[in-house]
Amino acid sequence: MASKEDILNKIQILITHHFATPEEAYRYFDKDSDGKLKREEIIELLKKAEINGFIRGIVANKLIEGYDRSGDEYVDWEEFKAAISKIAKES
Ligand SMILES: [Ca+2]
Repeated sequence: MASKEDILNKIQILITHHFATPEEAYRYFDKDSDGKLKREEIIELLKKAEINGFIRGIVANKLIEGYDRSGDEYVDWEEFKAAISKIAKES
């Protein structure tokens, strides 16, 4: 299984290489434009970040658990920004 660092690194590469800003990445993955990333949208992000299909579901759960501070099982913009800055700091 890929380490947490590998996964965070892949997400950071995806965002920095394919999007001008984290805002742009967020808007891209928020497919239904409700201003939140739900589990399926996070899985799509992980797919684009080339996270192995077998662990995508687990990783999505961990991201929601780890970054959904409001506890609504969605990652909103504030939570996404916090996650990205945490990723940037850890890498
Ligand atoms: Ca959404």
